[in-house]
Order: sequence, then structure tokens, then C-alpha cells
Amino acid sequence: MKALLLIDIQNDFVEGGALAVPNGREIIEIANRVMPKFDLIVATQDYHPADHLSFASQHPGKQVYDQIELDGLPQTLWPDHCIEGTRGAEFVSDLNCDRIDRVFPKGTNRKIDSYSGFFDNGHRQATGLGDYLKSKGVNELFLMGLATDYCVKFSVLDAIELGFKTIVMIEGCRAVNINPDDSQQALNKMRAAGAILVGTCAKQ
Ligand code: VGL
Ligand code: ZN
Repeated sequence: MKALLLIDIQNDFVEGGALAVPNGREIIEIANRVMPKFDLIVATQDYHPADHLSFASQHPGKQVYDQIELDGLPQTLWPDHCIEGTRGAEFVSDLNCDRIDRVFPKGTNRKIDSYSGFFDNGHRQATGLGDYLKSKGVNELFLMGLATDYCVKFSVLDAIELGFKTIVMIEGCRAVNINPDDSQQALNKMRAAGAILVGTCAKQ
């Protein structure tokens, strides 16, 4: 059974948003086009309290993109984004959300970030996504969304580790690219870990 996992297609990650991923809005049309090919569609939603410790604003003297250590884990500092209850945290309005069967919020704990849709960055707590997919009999997982070099990458690596055949639809992903080759590095890492990279082709 195949499922589609849409990663963080939220207002703050597209043009005009607080942590806009370059050309992020281009993937909306792609998501809407591929969704009808799947029986099960799940989405992750980055969803932070206003004082989340991944925000540079919570660390006086620090700047956006600085690296710190947070509870023993390396942490990139971000602009305030995807704050619970705000428009920035909502899915992009043109996304056909009617087709999404279930949404998994992540990053809700102030003290730890969560790039992957499956676990927080310390693998300390699961979101329930893995168990949900297994309970539905999913063995092949197709992913697309934002951002290639963070939440897509870590979701893909966890999906592989959890035993899913994992397919990344690269035309449907866009990267933050703090360094210009972050996107390529992320794709290389996903491929090396066992991910299958395709354009948008949903039928393998
Ligand atoms: C993301 C940085 C911080 C993402 C989320 O969705 O890739 N990146 N929070
Ligand atoms: Zn975030």
C-alpha cells in the first residue's frame, strides 16, 4: 500500500512567509496534481509555541542561522515561524487539504526541535506518524514538501530506518540552501541511505 507524505506545506515556508523557502510556492500545484494518485495522504505541520527555543529571538545576542547547542543537540537558530494558531502555521490555502487524511504536528515542545515528521531531533519522542502508517498497512511512502535540506531529509531518513520503501519526489521539494549546495548534499545523503529519488512519477 502506497501513501503520500506532504512535509510542512505551510504559509511561513513559502514566498512572503517568515522562513520562506525559495520558490516554495511552486510545489503547491505539484502536490495537488499527485494527490489523486494516492489512497492515503498524510501531512506534517511544523507547529511551535511562540517561545520555541529554535527561534533566534529566544537567545539574546544570537542571530538567525547561528548554531547553538540545545539540550545536548546541535541547533540552527531560525526566525520565529509556524507559531501555533497563526496564519503562518496554516497550510497554504491553494493546497487541496480536503484530500489529507491526517495531520501530524511537530515541534510543539518548546525545548526540542523536530525536523522529521516521525521523531524529535533527539529521537526521544515519536509523533505517532510511523505507527499510524503501519496500522494502515503502508509499506511504500512517497514524500514531497519543504524543505529538502531539513524536514524532508530527516523525515526520509527516519522513514527508511522504520522500514518503509521510501521514494522522494524531487520536483515537489524545495530547499532553504543556507549554503548553496545544501539541497544536493541532502539528496545525496537520502540516496546513500536507501531512498529512491524520482521526479514526480507516482507509479513505480
Ligand atoms: C523546517 C527549519 C525549521 C522545515 C522547520 O520544515 O524544513 N526548517 N523548522
Ligand atoms: Zn520549525
